[in-house]
Amino acid sequence: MNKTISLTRYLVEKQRVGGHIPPELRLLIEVVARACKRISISINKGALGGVLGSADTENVQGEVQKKLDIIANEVLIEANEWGGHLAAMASEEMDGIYAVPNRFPQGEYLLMFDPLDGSSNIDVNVSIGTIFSVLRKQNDDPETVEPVCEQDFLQPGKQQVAAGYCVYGPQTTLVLTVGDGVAMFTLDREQGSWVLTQDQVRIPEDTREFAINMSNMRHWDAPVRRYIDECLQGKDGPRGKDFNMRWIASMVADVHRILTRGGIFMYPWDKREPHKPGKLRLMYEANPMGWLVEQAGGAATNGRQRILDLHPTQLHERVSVILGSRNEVERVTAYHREAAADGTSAA
Ligand code: AHM
Ligand code: MG
Repeated sequence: MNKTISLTRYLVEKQRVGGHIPPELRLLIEVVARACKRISISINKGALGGVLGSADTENVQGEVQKKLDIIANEVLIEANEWGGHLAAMASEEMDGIYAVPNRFPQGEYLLMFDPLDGSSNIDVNVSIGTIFSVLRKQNDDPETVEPVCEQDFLQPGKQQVAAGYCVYGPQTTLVLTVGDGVAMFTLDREQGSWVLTQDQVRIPEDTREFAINMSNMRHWDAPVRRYIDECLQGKDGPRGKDFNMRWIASMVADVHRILTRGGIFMYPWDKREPHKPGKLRLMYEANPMGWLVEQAGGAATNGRQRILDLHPTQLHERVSVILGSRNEVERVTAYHREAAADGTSAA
C-alpha cells in the first residue's frame, strides 16, 4: 500500500482534524504550491527556455530585475487572482499592492511574496527560491469594507496565518507552516505532486555553523563583530569550539540548511547605508522565515526585538535579520543589548 502523504492530504487533515485552517486558506496554499511547480519548470529549462539573464528593468528598490524575477511574479499573480480566496497581493517586484480585479470574487486573505529570492544566483545555477507570507484582511465584512489598501498589509508577522518557501535546488522542496509546526514536501516530478518528506521539523538549539556575508565585516556594528570574532577564534577562544561558515547568498537556501541541520543566519544592519535598517525585507522575507524558524524551535530577532513583533510602516520595509538555532540567536541579541546599554553600538 502506498503510504505517501500528499500536500493535499496534509492540508485536508489540518483542516479536518486540528481545525488549523479554513478551506479557503487550504485552497490558497495549494494554488501557491502549484505556482511554485510552474516556476520550478521554468527554472529547470534555464538557457534552453531563454529565461536567464537580465530583464533590463528595475524594481521599486532600485534592483535590476532578472527575467525569472518577472516570470515568477507573473506566474504567482495569474495563479492566485481568480480563485476567490484573496483580496490582494504584494511582491518584492511590484511597487504597490495588486488588488484582485473586480471581475473576480474577493476573498479575505492577503498574499505577499518574494517571487524569486537569491536572484544573483539564477544565472550561475545555484539554489534559489520563492518565499511567501499570508495574512488575513482585518476588516472583511463586505457591508462595511473599504477597498483593500496597503494599510491592510501592515500587520506584525505574528499575525501571519500561513508562511513558507519553495527552494529550487538539486531537489525542489516546499516548506510550510500554518502555525502547527513546520512540514517539508518534495516535488515528485513524475507524479507532479508534492509529497510530505518531513514533518515537525526541529532546529537544534546549539550550532557550530554561521552564515553571514563576511565581505561586509568592516561595515558591521560592534555586537556582530564581537560574535563573529569569537566564532573565528574557535577552540582557543571564549566559545571553546571551532565554527564552520556557509554563505549561499540565497536566503531560502541558507534558511533551508538551518532548518535541516541548525545554524545561525545574519544579515545585520551595517554602516554602508546607516539610514537603512538592513538589506532584507520585513514583510515577505524576514516575517515568513522568522515564523518558520520559530515554529521549528529556533529564534528570529533584529538584534533588539523579536522580528514577528515588529509593526511595519511600509510594504517594502527593510530589517536587520538574525535567525536560527535558539541559543546562538539569543547570544547575538544579548550582545546587541549590552552594546546599546554601554553605548558601543553605532546602530
Ligand atoms: P533578492 O531578494 O533581491 O534576491 O536579495 C536577497 C538576497 C538574499 O537571498 C540573500 O541572503 C542576500 O540577498 C544576499 O546578499 P549578498 O549579495 O550581500 O550576499
Ligand atoms: Mg529576496
